[in-house]
Amino acid sequence: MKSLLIAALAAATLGGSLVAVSAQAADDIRPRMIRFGYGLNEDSNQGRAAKLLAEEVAKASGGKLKMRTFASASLGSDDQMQNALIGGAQEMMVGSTATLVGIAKEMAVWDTPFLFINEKQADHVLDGPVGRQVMDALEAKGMVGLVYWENGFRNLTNNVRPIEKMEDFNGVKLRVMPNPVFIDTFRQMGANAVPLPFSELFTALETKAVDGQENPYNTILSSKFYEVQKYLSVTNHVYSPWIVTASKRWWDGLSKTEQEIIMQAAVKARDAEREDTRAEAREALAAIREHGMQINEVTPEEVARMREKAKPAIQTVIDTVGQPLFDQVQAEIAKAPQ
Ligand code: TK8
Repeated sequence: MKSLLIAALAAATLGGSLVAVSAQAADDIRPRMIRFGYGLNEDSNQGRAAKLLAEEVAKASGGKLKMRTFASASLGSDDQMQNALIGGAQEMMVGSTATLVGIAKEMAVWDTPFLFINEKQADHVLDGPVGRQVMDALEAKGMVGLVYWENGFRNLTNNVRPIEKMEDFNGVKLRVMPNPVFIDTFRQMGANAVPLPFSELFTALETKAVDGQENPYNTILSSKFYEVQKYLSVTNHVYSPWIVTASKRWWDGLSKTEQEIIMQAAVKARDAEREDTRAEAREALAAIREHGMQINEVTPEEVARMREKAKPAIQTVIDTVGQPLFDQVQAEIAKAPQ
């Protein structure tokens, strides 16, 4: 009886303070325009998540925080947008962690070839303390990391030949993300690795400036790479996260309430994005095949050879991020649900 009374009192107090907080919170939200840029098109998993994020931010702020989304690198490549965030000329973006390595070297840990073997591991590590620690390395550089979204496991496409074994990489001019670990990984494999921003990729494939590229199924489909690529070889050689970031200069000027609204919306969009991306990835191979691409699965034996060959690239990661961070990530992976 007594504990019931206490519970009721606690609820009443809590209710009262909640009302007070939300009344105060309303004053704490100022009308603002948030420019949110990204590299893929509106019809991609990235585009759908950006749209949801903008809707959630508008809803939670009573329409005061207006997020305008800019697809297809119309505000610039990942690199250019990052610099705009740092300078305060743009508020927010989403892009690959791999394109942030020049700004925060710790990000290179996610580029370790064959780091995660499934999405559960990725979610566990990225959403846990190490994921946060790596994000926080951005702050000293003028950016704030909010959450990781899923880009996904990466696979190869090219126009020269199906990649069935390592030797098939020989002479293939392969676009990679502008990032030392990716360049190193594919040079180890024997490919001619050419770093290029994503915004230039379709044209580079179309004009045959490069023979191939690597990205998750979702992107191969949404960016219509099947129009300019013949072969898709399934390797799942690395899991690529996207990261939602904000300009620190701008973020620090927001009220706590505004920051919380945006953060919560980014988390909601993350959960929906991962679900959407995984559902799309399950259907994507069939769709890609229908668009005429020839698909081959690289055998486990050949993948094992590639892993072996990629070892020097793993050393590059360790040299870049330091052994302690690399080990912490490994320890977190070991704790991931099976
Ligand atoms: C989008 C890129 C893309 C990435 C790449 O801006 O560059 O290949 O996979 O998602 O960040």
